[in-house]
Amino acid sequence: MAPLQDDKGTEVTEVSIPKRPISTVVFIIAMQTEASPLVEKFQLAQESNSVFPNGVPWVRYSGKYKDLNINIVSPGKDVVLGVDSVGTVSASLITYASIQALQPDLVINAGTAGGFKAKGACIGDVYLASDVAFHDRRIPIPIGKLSTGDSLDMCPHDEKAIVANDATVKDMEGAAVAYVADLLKTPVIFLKAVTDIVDGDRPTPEEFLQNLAAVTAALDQAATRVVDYINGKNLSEL
Ligand code: FMC
Repeated sequence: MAPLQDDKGTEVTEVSIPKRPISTVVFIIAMQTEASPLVEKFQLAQESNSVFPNGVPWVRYSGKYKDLNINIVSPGKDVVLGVDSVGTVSASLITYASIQALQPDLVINAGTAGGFKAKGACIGDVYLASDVAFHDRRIPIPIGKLSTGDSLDMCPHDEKAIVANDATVKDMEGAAVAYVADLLKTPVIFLKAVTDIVDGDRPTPEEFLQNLAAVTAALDQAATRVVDYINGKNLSEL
């Protein structure tokens, strides 16, 4: 059979979409505060027999919800600093390890994000991102509506790149999860709840911490709606 080609004649890899209902879902969630309400909502239990290498702080919760095997994977606490291991490095590693070990039909990266009021974002809004891109790699890239980098703050250089990305939301994991899911040909959805207004007047850390708990509740509701929606559907129906 001749290889598949896109409209520019470049060869593309065929991704086979299973013709059966989605069965295994992996949520990649950076912070414990974001993960806990969903762990309770889906009544998941922490796995004691880790599918991950010995000694890593990565945490997996799993269980059955409706017809789905749901896993929530978090990077856990940094062994030296004791804080959540947010950012792209841990996000790539746990996405890679989870896809290898669990072979999910679908990955969902759920978390909080900063939102741009210039794009209409408000605190508590939850976005299903249509595109993702890194903003702190000095390489011209196509537009991404979710822009990812390893800093919570925004220096003027990053601001330029984020605006060039036409981003509505800004986080610290999305594009890393996208990169690995794409490498391993696994479909992925991005669900991002706005904790702070990046182009507003308030200091980001203060606004982020103040809104984290309440906005996590909005994220929790949106994630449940997504899971209820995908339950019983084939990937081709999404
Ligand atoms: N910029 C970057 N990341 C975030 C953000 C912002 N304005 N608000 N919330 C976040 C997300 C990141 O993805 C991290 O997981 C965490 O919250 C902040 O450390």
